Amino acid sequence: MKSVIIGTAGHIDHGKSALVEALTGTHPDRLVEEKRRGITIDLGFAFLEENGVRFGFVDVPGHERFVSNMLAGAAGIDVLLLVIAADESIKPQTREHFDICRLLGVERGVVALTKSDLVDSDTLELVRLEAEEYLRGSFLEKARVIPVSSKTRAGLEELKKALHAAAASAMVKDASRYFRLPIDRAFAMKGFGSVVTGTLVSGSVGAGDELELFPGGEHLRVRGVHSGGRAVERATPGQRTAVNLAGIEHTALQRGMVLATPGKFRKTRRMDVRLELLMSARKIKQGARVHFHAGTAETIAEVFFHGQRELPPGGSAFANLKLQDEILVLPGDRFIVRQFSPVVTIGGGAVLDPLARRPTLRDAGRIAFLETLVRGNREEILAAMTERAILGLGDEEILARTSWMDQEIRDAARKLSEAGRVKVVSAEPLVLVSERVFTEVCKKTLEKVGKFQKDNPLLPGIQREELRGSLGRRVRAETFRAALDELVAEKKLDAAGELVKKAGSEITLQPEETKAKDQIAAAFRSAGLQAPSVKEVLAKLAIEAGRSERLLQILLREKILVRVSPELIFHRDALAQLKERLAAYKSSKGERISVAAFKELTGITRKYAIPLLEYLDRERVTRRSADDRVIL
Ligand SMILES: Nc1nc2c(ncn2[C@@H]2O[C@H](COP(=O)(O)OP(=O)(O)OP(=O)(O)O)[C@@H](O)[C@H]2O)c(=O)[nH]1
Ligand SMILES: [Mg+2]
Repeated sequence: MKSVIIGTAGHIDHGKSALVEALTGTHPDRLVEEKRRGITIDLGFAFLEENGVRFGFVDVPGHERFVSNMLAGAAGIDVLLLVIAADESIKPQTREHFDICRLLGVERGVVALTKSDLVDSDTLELVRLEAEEYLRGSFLEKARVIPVSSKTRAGLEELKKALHAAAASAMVKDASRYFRLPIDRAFAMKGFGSVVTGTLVSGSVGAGDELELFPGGEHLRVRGVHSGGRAVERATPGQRTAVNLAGIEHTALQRGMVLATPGKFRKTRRMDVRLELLMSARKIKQGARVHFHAGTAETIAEVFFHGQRELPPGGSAFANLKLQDEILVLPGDRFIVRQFSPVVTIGGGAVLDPLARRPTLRDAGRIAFLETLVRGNREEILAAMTERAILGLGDEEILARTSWMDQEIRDAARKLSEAGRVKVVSAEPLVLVSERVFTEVCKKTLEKVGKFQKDNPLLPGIQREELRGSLGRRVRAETFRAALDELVAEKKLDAAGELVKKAGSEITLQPEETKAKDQIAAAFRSAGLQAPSVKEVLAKLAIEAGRSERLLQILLREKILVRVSPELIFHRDALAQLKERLAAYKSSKGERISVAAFKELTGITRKYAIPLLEYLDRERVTRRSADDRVIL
């Protein structure tokens, strides 16, 4: 069954609530004060199920002081029921409400000329002409204009037919997208606990779901869901929905908050928008403060225009809005702005980037980026977003800034990557960088490795972490890894273990270095187990300390020399001979050998014997057993 939200709009006392009652049997006013004063103050709701359509009615107050309540109800309506009293015709809030619905992007509706019983047919015709004249060129230009009377019930059947026709043309919203419910009421129900209501704008909700409350961030569990006045398993978009929540007091919930799929979205205080100013408004200057309404939320915004200093009546521009309070909005969400004082509706628009940065003079590409967002092509948007993200773009950020589903993000990323426009530097989690940035990182990486090897000809390569650090903080780990992989695949670099070097590069020694290296090796070999002091060996060489130290490192890396303890180095031949002598000892004298016997066998002092034995233990040549060693 199709669910459609009908929203009333119109001047005070024009018969909106009476009409809702005449259509549904429910009078939407529920507050004592409303009954006493005979006016609507806050939103009222009623339902009608007929011919396969579930109509949810949102009845709004016409009084100019309660426009902010009207705004909370107008967000989320599918079909506008514009009410014009036949005895009064178009009045200020007829215009204001209509402007609001137009700015909110409502696309269809029906006009009811109410109180038709109070006027003669000439007057009725005149009001009809006035209404048609007023609506010319708007989304209601072709709408039915139907005289009705809630008192005599004249025209009601025709009005219902028109509502059905409008409902039939209303788009069916996709229940498989992320869930979002802007809250318009919160209260406690005896025996149930906290309940919130709202018009379900996206996704679906059912008992057992976990939801996130914005802007607070609390994760809450759904106890039960009502829709259209009865318990349902799941509520779907386009339905008035009541959600019974566990784990929160109703006093912690209020209009303007939003329930959404948990862990996906981010609240915001700064957004880039397309802002449109009504003809009837005064121009807005840079930095002006306005009342801001989106969904059921209301706060104050400071307006900063991109690329211009002010906005004339009837104009539209890209603007950055800085909000006084954090709220949840997503791209495409409509909003309304009202003059700071006196408070009247002056314009509205659509959110383009809900997580915009503060405007800066250097950010020359922002307007082009916003134009791309307006055009709405997913791949172009993702390409532009990646281009602007010097650090790269993760899938969580893409989702929070677009509300695209995972598959949509991956499809767009794949196409862009195939076209060579972005580089997928990590598939899981998805991280993108622009091809330009990636090429730059590869180039810089190659340069850094080259420079390092030039500056350090005796080192085999640069440590990965040192290389990454030398590229600066703007290169994230995934990008660095992908760049290394690419350079290795292109056979430009070797990156085995922790060392990165130019592919195939070998250390080339100067003749005097080769000579010095041989001298070091010879000194250690001839010393046998009477290991010489490293300092003394190096001091005898004809080259300076830094280079001789590197040569020693090379010998250690080549395993010609072996470091047994921090200050003790042996030639590998000496150690090989020692192992042979131990093997001979084992076959002639048995597997146990004391430290004293070891000293005697090798002719070395205790100072050297202990570290050497510990080395042999580590090498599994010997094993410690009480005070002795067992030769293995
Ligand atoms: N004669 C006649 N009176 C009507 C008709 N519809 C509404 N009224 C009366 O007009 C008055 C205002 O009606 P409401 O339905 O409360 O008007 P409203 O537009 O909801 O007013 P607000 O919500 O305060 O903006 C009430 O006294 C109704 O009885 C009608 O079709 N014929
Ligand atoms: Mg009313």
